[in-house]
Amino acid sequence: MRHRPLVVAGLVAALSATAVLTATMAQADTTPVRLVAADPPTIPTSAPLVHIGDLQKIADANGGTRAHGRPGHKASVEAVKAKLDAVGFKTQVVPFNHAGAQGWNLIADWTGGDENNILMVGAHIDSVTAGPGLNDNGSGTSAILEVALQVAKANLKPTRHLRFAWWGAEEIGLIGSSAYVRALPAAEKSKIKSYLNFDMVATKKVKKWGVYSDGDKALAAEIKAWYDARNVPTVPLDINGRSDHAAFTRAGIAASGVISEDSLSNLDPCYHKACDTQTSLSPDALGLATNMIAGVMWKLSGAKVAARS
Ligand code: DPN
Ligand code: ZN
Repeated sequence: MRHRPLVVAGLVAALSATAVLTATMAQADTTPVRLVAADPPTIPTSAPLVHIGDLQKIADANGGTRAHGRPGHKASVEAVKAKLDAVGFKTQVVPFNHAGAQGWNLIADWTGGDENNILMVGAHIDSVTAGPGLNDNGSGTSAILEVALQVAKANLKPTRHLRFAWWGAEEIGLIGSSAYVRALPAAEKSKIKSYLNFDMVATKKVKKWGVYSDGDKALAAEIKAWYDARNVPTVPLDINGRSDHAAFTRAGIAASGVISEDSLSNLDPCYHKACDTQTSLSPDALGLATNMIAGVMWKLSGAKVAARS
């Protein structure tokens, strides 16, 4: 007797749970599910700025530079690698020798996606010896690092395989990116279908964003479309192969990139100088560039999510 009310209550609860479940299932059955492009995250400006602060500290602790052959280069690579490892990227530090010193490229792969259709994004991580290189190129380094962390945060399931690269020794002749492309077996090279390059993306008082591509038009059009949709002015800029996309273009890989300059004759006043510090760059430009990279990558990655219409 004492148990009966409980049994009855249990039966009623089970029956109503079944009713709710049945109703939910019936609703789910009639609501069409479509796959739509995953929305890119809105990244606060403060996020890439954290990485800028860390790179500034590395320069300060290493004689004011993060150049090839100096300890600040190695420390920069280690700091970026640690952040990527912590969120599950597969990272590789690939050494090369140049001008009597060892340098490193850092390559990070996001597991998943079609490995025969790779979307690659890169930025050089070294500075010139004259300064800490926070716009050139702590900015590109930090922007793509933050986008990589956002890929992990979203647990993005891209259709294409995503690979990120931080190049060494760009400033003394595009050495790291050239070494990487040269060392790729032909079969691996042909899997990389697009390469996006970000070198100097936080110049103060940027007027128009320079969009470059040494041949490919489709990637540059994607980048331009992102800015156009936000009424941010751009200009097609020929940077004469002066950054790490050049090796990819030479290898026949579609490549494009962005610089926060509208001409090469009037660059950031701290370009390649000791004053290229965290205070001489524009946090807003850096934030915009980071969101642009995320927007373009999310779209080109083909990542989809289920949506009900
Ligand atoms: N790292 C700079 C350089 O190679 O001089 C970035 C830059 C690229 C500057 C293209 C101007 C033009
Ligand atoms: Zn640069």
